[in-house]
Amino acid sequence: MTPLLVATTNADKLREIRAVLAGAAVDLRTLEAAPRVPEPEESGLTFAENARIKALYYGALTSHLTVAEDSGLEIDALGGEPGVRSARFLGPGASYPARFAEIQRRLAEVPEHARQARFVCALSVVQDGEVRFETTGTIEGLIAAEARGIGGFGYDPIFFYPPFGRTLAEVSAAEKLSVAHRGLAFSALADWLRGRV
Ligand code: ITT
Repeated sequence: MTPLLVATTNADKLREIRAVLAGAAVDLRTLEAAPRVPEPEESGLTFAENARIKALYYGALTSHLTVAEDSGLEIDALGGEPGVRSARFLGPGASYPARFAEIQRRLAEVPEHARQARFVCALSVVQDGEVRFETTGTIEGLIAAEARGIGGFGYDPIFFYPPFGRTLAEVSAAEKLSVAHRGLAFSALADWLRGRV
């Protein structure tokens, strides 16, 4: 089976990626099996740029096909914030309840129907210093009036998905993956991998 290095330091992402790629004919490797290096600076202005920066950086550590992704939450009424800064919003150590409170404060004057938001996941696949495949998955929803649910991770408790009538933290892991950004992007990667073998 083709080795595939999944280059993420985020255990929640890794859990979801493992689930989506479970049926793919790849021997999934993690950064634990690669030389230890500091995290690269995510200096891109877009998710796609940052995904490529990470894939090229970690891809240089081994000869394996390497995938990295950059993801986050865009809130229209906040001009797309927190966007590529989702992991660093209010500082890298800020708690999610504190981040939710700040988002609600900034949206205080915004009516419910105008609270559109989306999760985006851009992934980039690299080998031998060359980009081999790139794709982006998105899911459209609304910022909920209050955090609800204990599933998922990150901003899931405030992301209301109208077709389910629930937040992404109130649905099962499989339900989330079937409709959400990371599930869609990595399903496209699984299709691409199938086409290669
Ligand atoms: P790597 O760069 O090592 O992969 P990271 O956590 O630094 O890990 P990002 O820079 O891509 O990753 O930041 C992603 C952030 O976006 C993540 O920490 C969450 O705050 C948010 N996010 C991404 N996907 C999410 C999801 O499915 N549900 C909730 N929040 C999510």
